[in-house]
Amino acid sequence: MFWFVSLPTLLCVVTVSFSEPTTCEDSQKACSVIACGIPVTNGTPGRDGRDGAKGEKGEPGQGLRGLQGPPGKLGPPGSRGSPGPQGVKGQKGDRGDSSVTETKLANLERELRSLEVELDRIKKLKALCAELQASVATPKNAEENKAIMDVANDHAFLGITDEVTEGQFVYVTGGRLTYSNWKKNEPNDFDSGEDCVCLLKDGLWNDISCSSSFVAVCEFPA
Ligand code: FUC
Ligand code: CA
Ligand code: CA
Repeated sequence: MFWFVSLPTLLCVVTVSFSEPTTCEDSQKACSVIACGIPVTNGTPGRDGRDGAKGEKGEPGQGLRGLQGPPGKLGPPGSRGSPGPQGVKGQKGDRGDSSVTETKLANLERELRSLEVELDRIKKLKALCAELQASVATPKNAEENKAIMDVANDHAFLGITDEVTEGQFVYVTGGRLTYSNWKKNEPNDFDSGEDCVCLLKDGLWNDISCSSSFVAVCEFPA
């Protein structure tokens, strides 16, 4: 307080108890000092104040967008999927090896042709003798057998066959044999089959293939 009062240039704003305000120089004792200061010229501007609070985020800028970057690395493999639906039924496969079947068929066909030839020959013999009002000779005893043998003077067909049932010889005129004169080990249905009967020169019988060529002796009813 006292330091301010000693300076002559000190100016103070006061309030006084009088009805009119005045300066301190005029009525120092009656004034109450409110504020004092030294009259000086303006100083240099003070330092900048502290930063204000952060403003709100601005609008996006209008600049050009950069180029798209390269693709990222390959990701890890995914887990195994569930099984797919059942496929459609495949086409029928090729036939298996048919060589065995074909061979069997060829053999059967050959056999059938052979039988057809045999049957044809028997029928022709019967037809031949039938034309003569006779049948192929069928010896019913040793005497008849000898008579046929003498007439033929060679191998000759007899009217006897087992073409219907193998091994069961019958007369072509019908009926089972009542007499036979088979050679030893005959009949043997040799090779691919023998269903006709031949009278040998010695009067013995042999079953032969009906495809064989022999004379036939026809017998006429007496
Ligand atoms: C015998 C006979 C056959 C044929 C053959 C060559 O086996 O039984 O019929 O004559 O020989
Ligand atoms: Ca036979
Ligand atoms: Ca024979």
